[in-house]
Amino acid sequence: MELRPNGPGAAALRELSRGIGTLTGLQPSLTLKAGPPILTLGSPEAARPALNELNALPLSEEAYALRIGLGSEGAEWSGSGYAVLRGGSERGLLHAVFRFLRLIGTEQDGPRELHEVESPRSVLRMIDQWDNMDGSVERGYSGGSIFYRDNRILLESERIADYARLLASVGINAISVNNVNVHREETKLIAAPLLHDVKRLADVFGSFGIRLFLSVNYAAPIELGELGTADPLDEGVRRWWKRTAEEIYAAVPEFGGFVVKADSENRPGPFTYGRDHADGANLLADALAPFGGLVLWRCFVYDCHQDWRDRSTDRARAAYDHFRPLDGRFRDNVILQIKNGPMDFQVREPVSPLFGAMPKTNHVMEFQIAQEYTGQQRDVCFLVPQWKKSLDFDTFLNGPGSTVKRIAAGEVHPLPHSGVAAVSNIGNDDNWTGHHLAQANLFGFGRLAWNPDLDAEEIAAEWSALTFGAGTPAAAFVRELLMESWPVYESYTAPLGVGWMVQPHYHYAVDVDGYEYSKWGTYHFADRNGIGVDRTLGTGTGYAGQYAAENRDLYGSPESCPDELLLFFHHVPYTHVLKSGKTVIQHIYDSRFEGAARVESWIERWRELEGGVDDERFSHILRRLEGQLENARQWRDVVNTYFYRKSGIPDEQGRNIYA
Ligand code: GCW
Repeated sequence: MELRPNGPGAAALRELSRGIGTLTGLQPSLTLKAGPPILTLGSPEAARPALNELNALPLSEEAYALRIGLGSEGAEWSGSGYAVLRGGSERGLLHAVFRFLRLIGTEQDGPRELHEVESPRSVLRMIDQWDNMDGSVERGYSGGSIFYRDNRILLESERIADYARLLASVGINAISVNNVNVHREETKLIAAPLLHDVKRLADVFGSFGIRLFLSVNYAAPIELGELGTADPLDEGVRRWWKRTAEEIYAAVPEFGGFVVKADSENRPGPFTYGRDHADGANLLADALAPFGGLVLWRCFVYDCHQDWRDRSTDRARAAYDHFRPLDGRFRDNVILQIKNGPMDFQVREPVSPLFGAMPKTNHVMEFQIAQEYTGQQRDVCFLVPQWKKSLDFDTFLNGPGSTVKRIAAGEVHPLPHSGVAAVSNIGNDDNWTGHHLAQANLFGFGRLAWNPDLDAEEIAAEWSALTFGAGTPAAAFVRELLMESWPVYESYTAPLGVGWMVQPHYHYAVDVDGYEYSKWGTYHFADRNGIGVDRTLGTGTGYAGQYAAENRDLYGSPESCPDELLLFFHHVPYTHVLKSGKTVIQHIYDSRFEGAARVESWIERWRELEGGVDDERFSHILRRLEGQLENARQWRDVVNTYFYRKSGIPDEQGRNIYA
């Protein structure tokens, strides 16, 4: 194998030496020889049969094979023990190295025998930064940007390379480095003066096998001062994008492509010219196609100037209504990027009915690792179980078993591109993610993108062991805490799938009616009798009819609709009895009290670990949990009081509600 000094193979060598050094104190000297990318540790004689076998293995580019043989006690690295790591390419080898290091870090004595051959389930495993060049991060809860300050790229910063390492260690292979809301300065990222800097960024990520993308402004032809229109069918506009693509690829040959938020939340787009999203996306796709570039076109398109008096418009319907009719019209290098739910990263939403409903169009699912509506990295909320719920969802769109994860893996529709993307949660805080425990979400996204069949608890356990030490009481408790955290967060915030009871714009603290009379299409319709949105076919907005019959029927009646989504699909009286046997109002009271009490119990449990965790992390997590308790109590009391005042129905258990 030809080893490029700045390629992923060199990174694999470096990471393996460094990792073994940190974990064991040994300093191995490693070299890669000509031939398939393969690394051997331990006894060469003992390793030989495995080496020959793995050498002959046909592996796809990002795949790897790993063989460990420590046999019985005593056959250690210095004796007859060995490990052989083989990649389908340099990138595959890097995945093998990180897998190997995770194994050593998570098992107290390391595995004694292992034979593993793995390849990623999703082809595209992408991270989206919402960083702005002024150094701010949209919906960032971990300090400022590690990429930019004062409208320049922080090329001297070591944190960017550290971030590339972090992402590579969990198998991420693509990153878009600027906010999808592309403002004035960021519009210039695709213009000649900044391309040299973009190339350097691309190299940092490229050395870890990660391709770099940019978010682009649909109106760039106008805003960069050259044209009077951005009409996708205008010849001048087409030429402008082609020339721009040529310039980008001349400077950054390995450039991944564009991410686009168009006609969404006041961003420019093809609608201005009476064109549709296929016209818009294809314009950019044609410009990038000669270079193998991709267009990730976001489907977060809805009317953000709705009149709350208008009960006939349902924001949840919007993505499907806009995009579904365009199936078959997009170029092969366009990938639609669809948010996991039809609204906007709420604590609980059904899966977007658009996902899987466009068999002729590449699409990926978009998650949000940043906890915008799920505690903003002040409250613990481990999102892997939430994402698993989406990935495991059966759309029935191509018969039973058409799960989201199979669609995202390209196993349901034979399309050239598929995968998952997610909004990053990192910033320049020392611990990267504001709340130390929020790191588990970034880690977990990477692990799930690699293999959506992994169990959420397995991922929580892996992260906890790597972070707090395998087999420690802290790791055991953190695993438990992570697994409880999403249900607990849900239990003190908005009930039964209704969403949006947050302070407008900020999205953290409680404000039950904050979005009720707004233009955003986000209503719960609580009155003195009941609450919820009727989205059924018969009497409601018809949204439920966007699903395959099985799901349409499941959601279509309050009897079959799962409790946790009841208010998303139905308007019911407070006295409606849930499957749990409780009335809606009693469920609201009980879960708010239970949620806050649970957070209180976490604090007690965490205090018991004092001395078992380093002081810095111990007190940081303690402070965050105390803040979470305050937030949970406020939610509990505001929500309970609100619904008591609306309904006049007292709590069966006579607890304290501030009437
Ligand atoms: O959830 C909303 C956020 C916006 C974000 C938008 C989007 C980047 O509040 O901050 O804009 O989603 O996903 O485009």
